[in-house]
Amino acid sequence: MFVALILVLVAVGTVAFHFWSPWWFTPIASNWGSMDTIIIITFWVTGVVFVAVVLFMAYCVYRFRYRPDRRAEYEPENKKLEVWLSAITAVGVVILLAPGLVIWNDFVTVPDDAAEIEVVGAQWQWSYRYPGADGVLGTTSVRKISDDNPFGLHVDDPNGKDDILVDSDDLHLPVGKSVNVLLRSIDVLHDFYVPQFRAKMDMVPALVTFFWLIPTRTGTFDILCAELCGSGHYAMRGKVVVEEPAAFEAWLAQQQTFAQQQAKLKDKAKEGSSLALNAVGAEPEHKVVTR
Ligand SMILES: [Cu+2]
Repeated sequence: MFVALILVLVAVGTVAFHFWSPWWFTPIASNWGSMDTIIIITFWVTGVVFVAVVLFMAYCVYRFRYRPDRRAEYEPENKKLEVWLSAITAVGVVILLAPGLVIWNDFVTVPDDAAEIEVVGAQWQWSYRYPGADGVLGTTSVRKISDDNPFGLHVDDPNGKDDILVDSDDLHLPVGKSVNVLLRSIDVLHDFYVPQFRAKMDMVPALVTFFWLIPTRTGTFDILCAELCGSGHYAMRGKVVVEEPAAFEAWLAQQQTFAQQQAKLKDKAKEGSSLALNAVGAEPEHKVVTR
C-alpha cells in the first residue's frame, strides 16, 4: 500500500513540477516557433506515457500484493493485448517523430533571398565572415589557414577580397531578414547554438553545414558551443547582436575586408623587417601573437 502511494506521488509530483517549474524556454527570438511546438508535443506524449505507466505500476503493486492464499497465474501470450499495445506505441512514436521530419526539412531549405554569413569554430573561439559588397563569399581551404589567414581564404579568388572578416567582435545580424548560416570548423567538432534562436547545428571539419533563420527581435544573445570539443569547451562562448538594419549596416561598414587585412599585414611585415635590420640583438618590441 505504501509503495503504491509513493508511486502515485511520483506521478502527480512530476506533472506538478513540470507546470510549476521555474525552468522553461527563454523567450524566442527567431522564426523557429515550430521547434517549441515539437518539444511541447514531445512533453505531452512522453508525459502521458510516463503517468500511465507509473499509475499502472501503482495499481499492480496494490492489486496483486502478497497474500498467503494467492497463487501466481501464468499467461505468457495475450494476442489481443499485444495488438493494441503495439498499435498505441506505434501511434505515439509517429506523433513524436513525424513533425520533426517536416520541421527539419524547413530548417535546411534555405529561402532564395537569404543573405549568407559564415561562422567558423575553432578551439575555442568563434569568428565570422560576411560576403562583402559582391554578396558572394570567397572560396576557402583548410590548407590555406595560417596566422595571417585564419579563415583559409584563397588569396587569388576575387570573390574573397571584399569578404568582411570578424574575429574579435560579436556576430551582428539585422532583425527581420533571413540569413543562411554556413558553418565550418577548422579543428574538431563544434556546434553553433543560440538558445533564443531555437537553432543549432554541428560544425564538422572539412564540411560546410548550414541552417537558416530570421531573427525576429533585437537584443544580444549568447552563442554557445553545444559539442564537447576539448578542455576549453565550457569557455567557447560568443555573442550575437540582433539590431535594426541601419545599425547593422553601420557596424558592417566599420569592419575590415580580407584585402584590407592582407595589406595591413604586408605593411607590418615591411616595418618588421626594417626594425629587425635596425635593431639587431635588441629585445623584440612586441611579441607575435599566435593562436
Ligand atoms: Cu566547441
